[in-house]
Amino acid sequence: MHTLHALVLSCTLGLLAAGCSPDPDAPEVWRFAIEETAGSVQHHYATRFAERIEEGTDGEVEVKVYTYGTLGTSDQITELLHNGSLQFAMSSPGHLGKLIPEVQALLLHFVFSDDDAINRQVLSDPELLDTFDALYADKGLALQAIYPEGWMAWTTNRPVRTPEDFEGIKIRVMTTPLLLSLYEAYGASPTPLAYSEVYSALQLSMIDAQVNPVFAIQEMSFHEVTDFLVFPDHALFVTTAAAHRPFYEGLSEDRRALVDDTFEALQDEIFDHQAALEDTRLARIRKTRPDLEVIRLTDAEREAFRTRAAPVREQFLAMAPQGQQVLDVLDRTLAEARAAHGERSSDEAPSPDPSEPPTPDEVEDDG
Ligand code: 6CS
Repeated sequence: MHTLHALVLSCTLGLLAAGCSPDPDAPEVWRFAIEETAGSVQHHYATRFAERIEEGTDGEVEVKVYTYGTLGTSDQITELLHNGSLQFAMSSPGHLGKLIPEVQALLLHFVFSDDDAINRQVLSDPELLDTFDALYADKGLALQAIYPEGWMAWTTNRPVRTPEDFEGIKIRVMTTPLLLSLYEAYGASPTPLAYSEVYSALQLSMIDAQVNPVFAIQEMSFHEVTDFLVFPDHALFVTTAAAHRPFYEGLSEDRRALVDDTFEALQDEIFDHQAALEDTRLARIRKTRPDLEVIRLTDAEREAFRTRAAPVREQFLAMAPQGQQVLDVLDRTLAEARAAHGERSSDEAPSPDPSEPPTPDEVEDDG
């Protein structure tokens, strides 16, 4: 886990820490790197974290937020967090899964509910957090939060409504192996790339498609280099916030309580923030690309993808030594949250009685 890049950046960050704080009254600096640009969901999160920490420590701590591109790719940020050059970072399972394969459970398709309240309860569940945290601990990281950034949408150069439509489509995915398995199961040709390389790969037609939440599509201008925006509602983009474990464990009791309280307080806020972006950022996309065709898959169309995605659970288990344990907790927390909110899982849904006339919803869904 030691690349030249990490070594150079660690030295730079170390020199900055030593050289820029000659004043004994200068605030202690905590570095927080994100995998996205200014204005993103992660940026909102890290900025609010900084405000709360600086206020909570009466300015004794300054939190410096490093946006995407300043310190490198997601993998390089994780490396800097691991070696202690950073105190905090966002680590998305779509990249982190190479280091902690179990975290790929959060990438499986057709797992989360259409009901935001259910997902909110699941992703904030203490047992789920503890289960993942034990795996983060093995890599010197401390998991602080799991939260969503919106539903994933496909941008494509051809309409995609069925797995057959994916044939011959090169779709960029994040860099973990499970994402390759999922898109291969759909019949596509998945290509892993760093986030920073996606726009030019689309522009140069090296790839035909990519998948990301709407705010990211707008922010990274992927809508400029695509013809179709497809909403399959198959997966939430879920990310995690993590700390360098020795730093976190070495904090005074008061400071650690402040950090814990801050992450807890931000959980609700970030859920609301990211949900609101779904509409506002789609409106911006439509304004700049009124010709872009937006496709929303019907339930019947989603079913074909769900069927293809189901066996990939087995591939996940083959990749992740403690995958079963993680899935058990995830399934249990989902079942509890569904029960608490009165929702049946799709596996439990009774087949419609053919003698009953369809409801208006069913007519529309089958459209
Ligand atoms: O696609 C990616 O690689 C990135 N997408 C988002 C929305 N955040 C970070 C991640 O690295």
